[in-house]
Amino acid sequence: MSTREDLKTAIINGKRKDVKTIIPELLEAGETPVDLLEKAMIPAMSAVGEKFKNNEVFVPEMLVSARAMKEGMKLIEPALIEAGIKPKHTAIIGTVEGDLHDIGKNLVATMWKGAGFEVIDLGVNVPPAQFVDAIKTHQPAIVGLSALLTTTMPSMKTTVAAIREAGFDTVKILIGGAPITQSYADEIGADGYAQDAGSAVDAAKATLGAA
Ligand code: B1M
Repeated sequence: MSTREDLKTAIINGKRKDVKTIIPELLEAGETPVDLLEKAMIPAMSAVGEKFKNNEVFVPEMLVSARAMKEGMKLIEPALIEAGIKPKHTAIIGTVEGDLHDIGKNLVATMWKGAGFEVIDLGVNVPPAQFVDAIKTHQPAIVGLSALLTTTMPSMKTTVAAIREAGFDTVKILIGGAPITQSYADEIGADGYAQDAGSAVDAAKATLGAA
């Protein structure tokens, strides 16, 4: 019988096939998708980040871990959004220009879907003009920006400025990602900040004044 620790190890080692067999086994045994995410999968990615920082693994290894993580997310996403209800709000989300990290952004998108939002995901490396065009097209209530690199944080500032300069004063902008803080959100004029995917739901609702 597999354990959460086995799942964590499989993601760290980029063993996609193992991830695909372990997750259904654990769900079948009564584990919740949220626990798998928070107690095995996210900690696995943190461990990979630590190893990368200490030069124990390099970009290719980080990539195979990320692929294993994504494989796992595909399996738990249906369960995470199961409680979903009819969309009340439209949200646009993307990782800002220059940044290719999308695991955290995808998780936020999943949680928003689960909270009943219709989510339009623009993907990664999204230039400010693409956010502006998407807002024109979809008229969302909220826009989510994700950044994982200190070097791409300025893209968030440029994106917020571009959205406001295009005249979208009422659309709420929520930002997040490992290097992001509330004070950075305040500094660049974002309406809200969330530290993780779970709090991104509360933060979005608070920003929209919804219960
Ligand atoms: Co990258 N990388 N990476 N990487 N990578 C980090 C971010 C890093 C911290 C690793 C390290 O040094 N310890 C470091 C950044 C250092 C810094 O800027 N301070 C780093 C680096 C340096 C790089 C490259 C520059 C490496 C190189 O090429 N030399 C390069 C940059 C490429 C680019 O983007 N232009 C690079 C590349 C990559 C891969 C492509 C190999 C791969 C990404 C694959 C993918 O995403 N498809 C990768 C990975 C996997 C990581 C780590 C290991 C894991 C990231 C992750 O998925 N975490 C990461 C180390 C780490 O984070 N500990 C690292 C799990 C995920 C669930 O968490 O994304 O933080 P996270 O999302 C959280 C919250 O941040 C929050 O909620 C999420 C869920 O709780 N959140 C939001 C995120 N977005 C939000 C939006 C919101 C609200 C909350 O509202 C809208």
